[in-house]
Amino acid sequence: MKVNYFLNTARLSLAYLEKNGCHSLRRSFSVLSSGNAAEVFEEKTSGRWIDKLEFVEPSEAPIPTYRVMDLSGRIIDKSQEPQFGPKIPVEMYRCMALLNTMDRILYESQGQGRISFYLTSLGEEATHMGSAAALNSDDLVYAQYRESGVLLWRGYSLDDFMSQCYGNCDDRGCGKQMPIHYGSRRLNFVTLSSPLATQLPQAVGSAYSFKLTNQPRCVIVYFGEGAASEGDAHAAFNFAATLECPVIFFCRNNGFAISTPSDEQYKGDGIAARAAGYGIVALRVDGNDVFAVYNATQIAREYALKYNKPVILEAMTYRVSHHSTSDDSTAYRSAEDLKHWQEHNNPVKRLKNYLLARNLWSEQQETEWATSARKQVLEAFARAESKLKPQWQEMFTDVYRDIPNHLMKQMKYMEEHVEEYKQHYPLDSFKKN
Ligand SMILES: Cc1ncc(C[n+]2csc(CCOP(=O)(O)OP(=O)(O)O)c2C)c(N)n1
Ligand SMILES: [Mg+2]
Repeated sequence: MKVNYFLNTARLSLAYLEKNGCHSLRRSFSVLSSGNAAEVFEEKTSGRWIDKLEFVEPSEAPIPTYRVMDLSGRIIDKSQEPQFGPKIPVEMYRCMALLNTMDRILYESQGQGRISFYLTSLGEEATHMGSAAALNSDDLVYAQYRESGVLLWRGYSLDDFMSQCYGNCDDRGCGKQMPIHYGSRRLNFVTLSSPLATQLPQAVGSAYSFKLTNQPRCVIVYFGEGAASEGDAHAAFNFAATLECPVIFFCRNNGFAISTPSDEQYKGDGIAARAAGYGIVALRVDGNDVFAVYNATQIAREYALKYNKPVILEAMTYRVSHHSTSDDSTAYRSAEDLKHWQEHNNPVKRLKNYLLARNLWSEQQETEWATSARKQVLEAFARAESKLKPQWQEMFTDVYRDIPNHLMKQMKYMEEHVEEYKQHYPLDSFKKN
């Protein structure tokens, strides 16, 4: 399966967006707010009447995809190169490599029976670093589950990741959730939940509250193209448009929803094409080009805050890993497809080539960072594994503000049970009261 890119290096600036799409939206909003029904009807029909029936066909031409660097890491149009100096791209690269190392080690550890579940972000690193670097730290993040790099960029430590995956006593969720369900109030990252797309209307609610309280912050909500098929996605898009909320809908279109390829998930032009139906502006970018993602997120943020309106941003990428440790993708995709993406359109290699060409990185630094990343991950891993599990009663707390009666009864029953059969439980590995 191939995702076809439609190359475009048009100037990406807010002025460009305003010229090419926002005017008409603002005009229709102002008419609607006048409340005159006849005017609204006239505006909606644009005074254009036809006397023959014609189907309105979906547009033949796909929405173009914005790209800054080519597959070898060469900048296509100099004016599009982000002007953030050498520190940020190097940091992005180091962060990508660290994420890859953590992903590989934790994925293997599930196979060894040390944690119960895992999924990696391999192939989608640029969507994480590019978007995270373009946000302010107090912008609120709602994620799906394949966005660990965003958290890593924000300062979630390796110990935080490992403690959550192990569900040990340092896990803020006290082991209540499956591995990879991270969250951090300190880092403005809302805790993940497994049911797909629930984060979308929640994100719109947060954005609405930021608007009502005049906070200069936006919300970014990440989701997969598969999750966009859920009803919650519709509710979120429509509320965001009608209530005019400063939210960036960041879709990672990685080609699959577990084993279902995207060409079996929808027949339209991806997720960006849906934006027009909601009266939302859209951007489609090469999600394997970290600079394209950076520029697009930056402009989406600027637009969302300036107009208090949503943006749908679709990043075209590819899920290189299996869906998760519960999946074997060799059953539904070919080794050649995978090889193509790993070798010819690899976001990490593209950024590395860019850095090498500018002497911002060297093969020696590569070796040193690889060794250091592995050491850091293994040390954090060992620390997490040796920590005690949370006090077991914690499974009943922090779900409801006050523990309801039926759960109190269950807790009491469990206390008696554990007391009676304590020789069968590894109580020494749990924290005591
Ligand atoms: C409501 C709901 N339905 C089904 C699932 C099972 N499920 C988990 S992940 C997934 C695929 C999601 O694909 P996508 O949104 O494209 O994200 P990706 O895994 O590709 O990053 C499905 C169907 C779920 N978690 N929640
Ligand atoms: Mg997907």
